[in-house]
Amino acid sequence: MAKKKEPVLIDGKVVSQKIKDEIKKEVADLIDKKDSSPHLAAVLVGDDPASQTYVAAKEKAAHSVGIISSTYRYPEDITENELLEVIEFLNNDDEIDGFIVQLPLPAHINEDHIISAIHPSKDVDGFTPVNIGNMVLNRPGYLPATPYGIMELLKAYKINTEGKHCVVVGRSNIVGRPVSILLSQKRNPGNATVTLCHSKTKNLKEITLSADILICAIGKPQFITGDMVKEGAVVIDVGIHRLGDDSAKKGYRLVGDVLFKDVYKKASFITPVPGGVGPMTIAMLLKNTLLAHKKEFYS
Ligand code: BQF
Repeated sequence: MAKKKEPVLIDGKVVSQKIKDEIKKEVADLIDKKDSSPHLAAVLVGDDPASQTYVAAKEKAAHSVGIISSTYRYPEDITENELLEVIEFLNNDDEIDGFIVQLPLPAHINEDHIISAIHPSKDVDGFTPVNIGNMVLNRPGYLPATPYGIMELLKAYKINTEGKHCVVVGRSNIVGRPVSILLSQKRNPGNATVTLCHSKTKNLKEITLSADILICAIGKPQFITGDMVKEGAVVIDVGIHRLGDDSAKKGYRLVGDVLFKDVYKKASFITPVPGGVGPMTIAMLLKNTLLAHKKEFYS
């Protein structure tokens, strides 16, 4: 028997670096033209270690391209009303081009109330109802960074989505739902036939086995196993989980929603974790911040 071809590893570090290089050049040009640097703010509530890591990564990436970043830190017990005042302040601060509220928020705060208070023109995470609505209607706006990053990866690797069966597993407002919408849109990448699966889906394996492109955004470590993937499928792993590992320096290692060592044998293209979708999320946040600074939109 002929040995099966190895899949192409989709390198989110390389693609995100290219996007950051382009942003850096544009920022430098702005400054040459006596414009100011773009300014991104982040709101971080509480001391969740993963959230701290993500915000630190966003600040570092912003600085690396010449975007100013400020992080507003608040204790776990901040009230919803106090946080709404912070949002109001950032909405009205002309120095700040765009801002994000790092999720998840503590359980006593209603995320919907907070997100809905963000002015759409500063919503560089693309989470507000206005930006989600614009995305659904294929109008200019800010796209959520992770779905935006997934589309850019498909573009960078020239993966044809037209007429393909894309199966998205996971229906979160932040990843699964928006990426399912983008993939079905009349544009490129897009024009796919999309099935959105979730925790109540029956015969999940039957559906994932029919996927030409499988987007895994379930939020469960190594949930997608080799037997659920069609030979030659494109597999995009959006999950990021810390698995305890005593042999690792930090005491844990990162895994995705995909059991990589098995799914690898089936896929034609596959994103690793880390180094796949994660770095793209950060790059697209910076892209949205640059657009917001220029008072432009994704279109
Ligand atoms: C990588 C996130 C769950 C819940 C809230 C690079 C990131 C992750 C991985 C990162 C994520 C996940 C972010 C890698 C931001 C992606 O090298 O693989 C970067 O910083 N992310 C977030 O802000 O909030 C989350 C996942």
